[in-house]
Amino acid sequence: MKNNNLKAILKKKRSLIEKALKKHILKKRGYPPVMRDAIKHALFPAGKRIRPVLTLLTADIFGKKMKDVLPAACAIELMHNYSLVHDDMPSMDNDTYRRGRLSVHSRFGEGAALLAGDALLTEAFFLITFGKRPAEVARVISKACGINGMVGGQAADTLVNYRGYSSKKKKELLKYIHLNKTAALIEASVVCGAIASDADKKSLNSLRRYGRNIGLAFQIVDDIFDMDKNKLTYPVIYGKEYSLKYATKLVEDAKEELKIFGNNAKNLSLLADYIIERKN
Ligand code: GRG
Repeated sequence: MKNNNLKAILKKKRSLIEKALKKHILKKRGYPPVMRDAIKHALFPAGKRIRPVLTLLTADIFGKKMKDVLPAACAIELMHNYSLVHDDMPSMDNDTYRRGRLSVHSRFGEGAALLAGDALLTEAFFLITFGKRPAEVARVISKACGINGMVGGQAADTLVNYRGYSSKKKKELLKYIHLNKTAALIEASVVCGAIASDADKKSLNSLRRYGRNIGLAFQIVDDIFDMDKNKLTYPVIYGKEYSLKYATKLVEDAKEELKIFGNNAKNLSLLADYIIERKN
């Protein structure tokens, strides 16, 4: 990471998230140890924690206390991890490895992975109730993850046979997949930070557009890392060079949306750059 400033910010925010996740999820008792082990394996050691960091950095714009937004931030990370656990399963992507080690079903079996994903999803909504403006936060997260969001995007990605599609229809499907499978939850991460911070409507709308743009850029960059010729991706349809240019433009547009917040949004601006510059 080029920017030491961002490195320090990420470290601080991630440490808050790790503590809160441990407190709310791992300290629960009275359920089968195999489930605890599977859930722990899904959540720790951490991934990049980009989504909850976005929620916390958004709250920083409004000078809000972290305890008001941490429940929403952690809930979003739980939803993200549930989607990864289920996505790795044999009936989906069938991945043996995740984050450099065995995926949850490879380590604990399919039943445990299915239940661990279900538990993460459900505990996310339990956690939301401890934060600010829980009903609105729950509405945003459930929409972003439901049929008009992540699940819809995943269904379009894995269940639709696009082979006979025209080039125009393929491009439309590709955009639909990316906006729903990936960008929706990233956008929700920012929007929930704003809602839990009592942001006004204008701020909320700017932040929503920021989140959507970096969300789309995030998936395009991910597709460039993982050039899968058999999948409908930006580099496959548009080529690598154009895809990178497009992702860069999306990040620039996202940063424009932050101008109304001046220096208060400088960390969100750095995070937008990180989306393009990251190495994994
Ligand atoms: C509902 C089963 C189900 C799936 C939803 C999100 C999703 C669809 C599947 C996950 C697989 C995937 C490739 C999603 C695209 C989003 C993406 C790039 C996920 C990886 O996110 P990172 O890089 O992961 O933030 P870390 O490991 O850092 O947390």
